[in-house]
Amino acid sequence: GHKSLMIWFTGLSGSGKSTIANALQHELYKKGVSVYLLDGDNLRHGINRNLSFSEEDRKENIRRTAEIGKLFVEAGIVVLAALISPFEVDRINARSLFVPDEFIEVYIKCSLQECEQRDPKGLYKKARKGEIQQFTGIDQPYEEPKDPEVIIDTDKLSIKESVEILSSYLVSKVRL
Ligand code: GGZ
Repeated sequence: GHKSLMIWFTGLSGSGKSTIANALQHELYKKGVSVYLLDGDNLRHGINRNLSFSEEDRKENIRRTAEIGKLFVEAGIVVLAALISPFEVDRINARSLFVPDEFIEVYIKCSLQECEQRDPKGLYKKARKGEIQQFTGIDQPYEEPKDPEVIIDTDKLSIKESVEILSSYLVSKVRL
């Protein structure tokens, strides 16, 4: 069988994390890979529904998701986790649960300007009006990953191109 892994997507709201992770999930599924997607926004309706967007609660959100992901990886599954995960320390802690070649950090890079223009759920608009607080990029920081395994620049790349880059990375690095 294939190697099990954690593929951790980080990036601003609206950068394309969920969309790209979803498309990659389908690509891998077609190849016969056992794959499971942990999406921050979905988890916040269930296991993480008691968590807010404060720094402390984001830390806990990321900790729980990484621990759940570790269980899936132990069960032999390729896990895709798509969370803003804005703080470097929390991403480092997530990584530390895995052996070095089991954790792949993918930075879905997109300018705040472009994310704000896309604004698929109207959240940036609400944040600008002060109707939502602690919004990443507006009144909370996003710390860029210092040394991610992959950077996908969605200011420039389409979803299709992004998935192709990731797929070929996974084939060359981990023969997935
Ligand atoms: C950031 C927020 C906020 C605030 C609601 N800040 O793009 P989306 O809408 O669909 O997904 C975002 C999601 C972020 O949850 P995560 O679990 O990924 O965040 S973190 O890793 O930082 O814990 C966004 C929506 O929730 N959302 N309020 N204030 N995003």
